[in-house]
Amino acid sequence: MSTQLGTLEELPLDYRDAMTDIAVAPLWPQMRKVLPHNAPIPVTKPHCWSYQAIRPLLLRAGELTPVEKAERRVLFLVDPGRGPGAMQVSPTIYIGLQLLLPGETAPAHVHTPSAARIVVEGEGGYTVVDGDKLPMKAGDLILTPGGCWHDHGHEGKDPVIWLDALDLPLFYYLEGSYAIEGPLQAPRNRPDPSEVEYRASGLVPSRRRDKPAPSAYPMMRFPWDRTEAALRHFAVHGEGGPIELDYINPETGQSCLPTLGFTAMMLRAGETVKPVRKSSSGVFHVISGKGYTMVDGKRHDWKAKDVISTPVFAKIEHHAEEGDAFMIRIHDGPLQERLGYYEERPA
Ligand code: 1HN
Repeated sequence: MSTQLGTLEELPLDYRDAMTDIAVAPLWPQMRKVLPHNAPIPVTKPHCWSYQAIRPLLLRAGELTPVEKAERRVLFLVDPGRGPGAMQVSPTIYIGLQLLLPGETAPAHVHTPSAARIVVEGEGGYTVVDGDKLPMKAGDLILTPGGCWHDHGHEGKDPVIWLDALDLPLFYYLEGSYAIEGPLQAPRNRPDPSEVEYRASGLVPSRRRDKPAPSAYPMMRFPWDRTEAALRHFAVHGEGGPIELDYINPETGQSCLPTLGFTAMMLRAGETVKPVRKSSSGVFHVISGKGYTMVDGKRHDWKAKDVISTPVFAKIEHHAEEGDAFMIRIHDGPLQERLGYYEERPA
């Protein structure tokens, strides 16, 4: 049963003014806006950002603004559904592209939002996370969870660019976003845990009573070469269906960050993939390949390094053209699971 609810205009002006004067408002004219029937109405508008278009502007930022004047030299992606300057691409997800030039460092800080980086181009960059120096190679996923100290540096010859994904819009909405600054960290002189403790999937260091329990974020770096190899094997020997692998915490099997999830995807040449519609919002970062994605009936052509945003419950169809394609999907499914309302509907 659905009835047309009363509007604000139907109410006498003096009554409306009296409400305004005492800082109250009637719910019924806005009831359907805040609680639409059957499915949410997304504010987010799907969009495809061309890396080729962003790259020259980001490199120019390298000439215009020294890193000391920026702390993080970033151009962030703006959701067209929210208008100019909106620092988000979905309700929960912030995406930026960050440039570090050879020899530069980006100072250490710790903050409440969680972040992850996907390396887009350049060699020699690194991030130090709680004392572990993580090399940044193209396609690597590197976590800097909320509460972990992190700084960046660059020992290579050419510019390094990576994609930052944060749950910043959520923390800002919660009025919970802040950072603390500190000195650059002295990295431990050993390879990071992805090379030491978590070298092979299914194997974790033996538990001993006299050793501390693993930290909440035991593995901060997921090297792309292993991810791509795993996807290719899965494509050959898996049971059909989408070729997708979730990045998880190897100690718990849970999502590797509390709010954001990451899924590595392979699309075979010529293949069309129609995922189920999900209550989560998501962003696809193209690692390699070329193709297009239909989002709610609109076509978005993409190639390597582009980013495509998709609103909650979007109807999505991926098409790979000219060879296999690889993507990483960044989404807020883990947050929704934790809030108890994550949902999937047929494609
Ligand atoms: C941040 O800490 C980084 O550490 C990048 O590289 C982008 C955007 C908003 C807030 C914090 C980084 C950020 C950020």
